[in-house]
Amino acid sequence: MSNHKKEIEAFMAPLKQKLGHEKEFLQAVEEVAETVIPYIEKHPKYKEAKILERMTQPERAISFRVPWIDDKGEFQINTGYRVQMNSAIGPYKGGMRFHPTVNLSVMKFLAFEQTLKNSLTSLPMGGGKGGSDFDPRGKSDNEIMRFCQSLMTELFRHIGADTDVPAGDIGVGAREVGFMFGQYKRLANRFTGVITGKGISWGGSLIRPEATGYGAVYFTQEVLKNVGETIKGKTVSVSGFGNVAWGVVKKLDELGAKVVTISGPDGYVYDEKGISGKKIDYMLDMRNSGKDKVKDYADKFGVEYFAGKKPWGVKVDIAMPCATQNEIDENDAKELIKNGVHFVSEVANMPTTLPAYKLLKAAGVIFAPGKAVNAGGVATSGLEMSQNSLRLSWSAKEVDEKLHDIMIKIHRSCVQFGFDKKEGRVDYVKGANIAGFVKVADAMLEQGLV
Ligand code: 2IT
Repeated sequence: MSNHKKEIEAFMAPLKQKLGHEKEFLQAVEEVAETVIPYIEKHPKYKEAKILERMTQPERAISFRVPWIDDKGEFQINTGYRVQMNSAIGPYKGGMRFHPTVNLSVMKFLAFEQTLKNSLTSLPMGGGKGGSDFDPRGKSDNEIMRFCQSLMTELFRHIGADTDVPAGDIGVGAREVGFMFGQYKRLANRFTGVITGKGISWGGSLIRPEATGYGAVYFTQEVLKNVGETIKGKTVSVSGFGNVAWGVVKKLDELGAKVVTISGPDGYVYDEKGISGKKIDYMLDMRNSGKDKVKDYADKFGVEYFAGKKPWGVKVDIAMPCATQNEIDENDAKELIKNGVHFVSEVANMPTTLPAYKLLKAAGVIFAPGKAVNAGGVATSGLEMSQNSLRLSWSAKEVDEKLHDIMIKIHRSCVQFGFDKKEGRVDYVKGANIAGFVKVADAMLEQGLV
C-alpha cells in the first residue's frame, strides 16, 4: 500500500520482536507507520531524532493492584493501569476503561491513538489512557464505589490537573467519574479539574455526554459535503448502544438520517423504521440497567433481533461502528462491500482490523478513522478543562458551537495532509495520522531528547 515497505518493516521488526504479545498495540502502530513513515522519509529531521521510535514508547506506564471487597464480603483483586504516552503538547489526557478485555496492550494502543487524536483537536492535550480489567456488569452501586475508591487510592499520586487528566471510556460513565473524583479530592485535599466528564454541578461541561457522538456526526457531515453529498436521507447502521452510539443516533435523527441498527454483546436489532424519539431515550435506560444487551429493545418495540450477530450484513449507505476495537474483520468488510456500503465512519477506537480496512479501501469505500471521527469527545473534555481553569461554565450552545468548529477544523487538517492528487480523493487515514503526528513531532523536536 505504500512505496516504503522496506522502511516500514525495518521499523516494525524490533517492536514485533520485543512486544509480539501486544497485538492491539502493534496493530495501532502499524496502521500509523504505513502512512507516517513515507512522510518521515521525506522529512529526515524526524528520522534523525527517532521521533516515531520515541512516540511508540510510553513516557511512563503504571500497573497496580486494585483490591476491593464485594457485597458478599469476599476479597476481589483487579489490575489497574495508567499509560502516560506523550506529554509534548500538554498534560496526559485520555479516558479510563473498565472491561474484562483490558490489558497493557489495549491500554498502550488506546494511549497511542489518543496522542494523535488529541493533537488533531488543536487543544493542548498530551496522550494517556487507563483502566482496569474490572467487569462492571452486574455489580451493585456500592461495589462500583468501593472499586473506584480503591483504584483512585493508588492512581491519585500519578495524576493532576496539570499532569494527567483521566475521563470516561467503556464501562466508565458519570457514576464512576463521580466516585473517582470524590476519592481524589479526599486524598489530595484539592478541588481541581483533575478528571473530565464530571457532573454539571461540580465542574462538568454541558454537551460532554453528547460530544463524542455529535462530533462524529459533524465530521461525517464534512466528509459527505466534500464529495457533494448530504447526511439527510442516508440509511446508517450503528453498532453498540452506549453513550457514544446514543449521541450518534440522536444527532443523525435530528439531521434526517435513518439509523436502522444498534447492537450489544448479545446480538443486534434491526429497526426498519429508524431509531428516533423515545426509542433513543430507551437506549439510555438499557445502558443504565447494567445488563449490557440489546434484546430488550426488540422486545419493547417489536422489531427483529439477531442473536449473536453483528449488524454489518444490513444494507446501508453508511456504517458507523461505535462499540469497540476490531469489531469489523475481513468477513464483515466483505459483507459491507457486498451490500454496497458507501462510507465507513469509525466512531469507536480502531473498530476495523488492518486487513478489513485494506479490503474497504481497495473497494473504493470512503473510510474515516476513529482518531479523527471520535475526537469530539476528548475535544469537549479539553473544553471542560478550559472552563475549570477559568472557573466558569459555558452554555450548551457555546460548547456545541466550539465542538462543531473543532470537527470542521479536524476535517480540514485531514484534507490538507491526506488529499491524494493522483486519485483525486482524500485518504483520511493518511491525513489524520500525519496531521496528528506533525504537531506532536515538532513539539518533541523543540523540547530536545526527553
Ligand atoms: O477515547 C476517547 O477519546 C475517550 N474515551 C475520551 C477521552 C477524554 O479524555 O475525554
